[in-house]
Amino acid sequence: MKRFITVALVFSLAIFASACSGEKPADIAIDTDISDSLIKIGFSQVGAESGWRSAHSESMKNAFCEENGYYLAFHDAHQQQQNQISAINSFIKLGVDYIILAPVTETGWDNILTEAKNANIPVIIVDRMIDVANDDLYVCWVGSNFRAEGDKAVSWMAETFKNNRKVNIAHIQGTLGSSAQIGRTDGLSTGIVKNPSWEIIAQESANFTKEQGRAVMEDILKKHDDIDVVYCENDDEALGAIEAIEASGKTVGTRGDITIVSFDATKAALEMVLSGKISYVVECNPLHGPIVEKIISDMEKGVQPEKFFYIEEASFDSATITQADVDARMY
Ligand code: GYE
Repeated sequence: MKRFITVALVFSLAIFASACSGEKPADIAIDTDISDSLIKIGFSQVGAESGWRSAHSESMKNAFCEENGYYLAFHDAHQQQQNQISAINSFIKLGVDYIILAPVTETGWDNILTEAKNANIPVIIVDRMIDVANDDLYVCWVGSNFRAEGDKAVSWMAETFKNNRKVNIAHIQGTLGSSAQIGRTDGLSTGIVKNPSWEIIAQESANFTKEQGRAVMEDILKKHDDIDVVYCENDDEALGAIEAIEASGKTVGTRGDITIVSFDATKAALEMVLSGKISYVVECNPLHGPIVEKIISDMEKGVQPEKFFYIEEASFDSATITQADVDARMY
């Protein structure tokens, strides 16, 4: 524990120094009075951009609590890769036992993860994937099949619009370069090739946030009066887009002016599916905490995890969703 405390103190000084040099300081809270028996985890989280992300952070914090035998240093990167790199750097200096990384984008991790490997700290990737030259830089990955999610939404659209001679799609993307954006966009791009009546008439990123979803939709509505579907790459964007559409005097829903398709299936979105404002939402499960905790407790016993762990996911259609589906959703 002594070594841990010493490094923690040195790190506090480093935070101060970087604050003075004008860089954004890493706000990693380190309790120097922690017990040696706790497993020390450094978790670099993407940010707090969405309902999905809040549920993800909550799930990780609950799983890596002191009662379960962990000390969790949680860092919110505000959707900036540079902040994540600084945080991992700090975790290495602190000598944590494991690093968990929810990466904002796929590329750009080789150098920092090589440093973690050289320091013998196992790295577990959660949520989005990383694209590194050497897969040995991380132990394993836990997350969703984002491409399969996109395919599900596209199949629903193909069935729903099979009799339409023309389908104009506004595409609100997630954070460019993130696996969730890449997979969901790939699904739609393939749908465009397979369905000659479909056309993407607008495409813009809203970074998975409600505010940008609203702003992007306002912008699209100014340029286009003939939108049939808005394909939102997460629920927060969909909630923002709905506000913009309704403020413009148009209606949402399969029987309204504009159909909304979304991803995540948070409680707020499921309520909109039940009311018919969102027509179809593909689930993306954020409850990674217990899965990752099991992986780490197994590793402590010498059991190596599978490299890739895909989470099972459902989808919800406004034509069939029930109040019980909404009530069952905890986030
Ligand atoms: O869909 C979105 C969040 O990477 C799966 O990130 C995650 C996505 C999720 O901001 O709401």
